[in-house]
Amino acid sequence: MSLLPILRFPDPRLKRVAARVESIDDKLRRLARDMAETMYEAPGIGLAATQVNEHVQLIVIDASETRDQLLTLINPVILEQDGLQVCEEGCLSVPGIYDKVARAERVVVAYLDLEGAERTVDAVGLLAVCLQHEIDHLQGQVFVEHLSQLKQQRIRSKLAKQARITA
Ligand code: K2U
Ligand code: ZN
Repeated sequence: MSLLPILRFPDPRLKRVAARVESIDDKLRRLARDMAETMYEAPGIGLAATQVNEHVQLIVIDASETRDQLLTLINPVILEQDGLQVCEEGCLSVPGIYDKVARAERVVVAYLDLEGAERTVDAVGLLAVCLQHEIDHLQGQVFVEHLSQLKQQRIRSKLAKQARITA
């Protein structure tokens, strides 16, 4: 297994829309394993293939306290969403930036698991937030793009300054 490099906002590759998975093969299973390892090591509670520059509809999530309930979702689709919650979000592609984002309180997501079986997950709270956050990534959207233009400009300036310092 390998740790994968994570793209950093505002890398334009984070705006690419991921393609549907047509075949669940060893290459995809290897990618899913490497994404899970990368997520646990970051540490994070979710990771989308887009973030590791693999533009396929694949996400891994583990929002459990015990960090032993890995969800691997292929071709995820939100079937239902209701309610509203505002949650402080971060992103492994936008290190050091946290802000509140309004999202649905509950989502029902249909997806394929690694065996190709059709499944659904009915989620509320942090898991619902994470599912929406990761599905956004597959559509080329980073959470900061839900914020005001002024906040986005300030974030871009801060990240550009960080990049100059660490270059
Ligand atoms: O970058 C990512 O996509 C992983 C995200 C997933 C996430 C963001 C906001 C809210 C829930 C999940 C995070 O970086 S994982 C780190 C984290 C953990 C708990 C709460 C917020 C952020
Ligand atoms: Zn993210």
